Amino acid sequence: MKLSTETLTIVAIFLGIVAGVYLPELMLSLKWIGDLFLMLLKMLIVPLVFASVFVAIVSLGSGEALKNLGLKAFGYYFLTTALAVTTGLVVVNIVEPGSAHQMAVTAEVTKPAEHTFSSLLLSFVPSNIFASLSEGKIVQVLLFVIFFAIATLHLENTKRDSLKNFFDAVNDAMGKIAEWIIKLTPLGVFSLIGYVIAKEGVETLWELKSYVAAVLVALFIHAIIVLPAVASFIGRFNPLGYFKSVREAVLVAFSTASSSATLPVSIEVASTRGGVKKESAGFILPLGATVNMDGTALYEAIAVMFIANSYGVELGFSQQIVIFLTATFASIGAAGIPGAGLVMMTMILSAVGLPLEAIGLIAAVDRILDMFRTAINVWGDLLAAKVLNRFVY
Ligand code: DAS
Repeated sequence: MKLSTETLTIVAIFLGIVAGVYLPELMLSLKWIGDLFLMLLKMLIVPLVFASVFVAIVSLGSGEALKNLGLKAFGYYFLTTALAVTTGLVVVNIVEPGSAHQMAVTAEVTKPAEHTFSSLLLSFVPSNIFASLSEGKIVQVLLFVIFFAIATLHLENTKRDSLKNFFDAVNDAMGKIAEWIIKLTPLGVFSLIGYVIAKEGVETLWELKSYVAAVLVALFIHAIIVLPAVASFIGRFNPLGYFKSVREAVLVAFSTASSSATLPVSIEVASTRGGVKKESAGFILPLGATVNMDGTALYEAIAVMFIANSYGVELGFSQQIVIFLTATFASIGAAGIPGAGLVMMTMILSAVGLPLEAIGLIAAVDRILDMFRTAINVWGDLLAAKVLNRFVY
């Protein structure tokens, strides 16, 4: 009986967890397999994002259609992210993790640089596109490609079609490579998960159990109830059936804790198995992987409230509104790489006057929680592509 890659991947996740707990030395020595898998995925990100976004926008046929789809996308992203943060705040106000002033494990965390609105905005703009491409700065590549594709729409037809055909061919070739890499997923996932469990240990999860529980419960509510309800209501499709066709990408997101690294898999499964048109998969997924992070936004809200509770600081309604807004913005600014959510915490902590060093309270369990929130980020992006597929003609 031939087991599908997805089934093997699910088995690999469980075996990785068991091996991480009982054979930590072995799993630490097998880290290179997971690193190889991650590098192969990362190898694909820039050319695939460049080609898929370019083709998606040019295929829309007009700047008007792009503006239409873009506005719908941002409207949908804001709705689901706002719901995610709300769910996080409701759960954290019920569970109240840290309010017993439990002394949590503090890990040494260097004080990350503070983010301000202007610094974040300027970081989106490529001053040298070749540097952005070589350094894999997805947001900068995305911005350039959007400009490049819109400019192409203004070219006369023969030139426009020659560029479109070229990048269409590049897109298909990258998709073929993605298919090959996806076959390595079980091996890569086994190594990645086993290493994280071996390195981080599961005992710290128990010491911060109320905080970890609040994050996981809120993520679960958002992923299983809120997101599918909103998506199927707007997009008119069965979310469970869709999940079954795209779950490979969610599993890769969980294992890699990187939305960007998962992007080649997301685009591949959404367009080949999820019934999502190339214009939607190719534009909405890269855009979503960059600016739509429901899991991160939800986690940021809970983490800040946990830190406030642990420091005995009471955050009233108005300050929770500040958390709502900064968590939403932080999730837009967070990069699709491991730990991005923790780095963006500095913006929210300073917004509510909490010490940045408090990040040390939650750093010990961040990598494991990152796996869960990244899986929700990617699940949210996949649903967004399916919902907006309805509006791509
Ligand atoms: N790991 C980030 C991602 O790739 C999410 C986060 O750090 O919050 O989506």
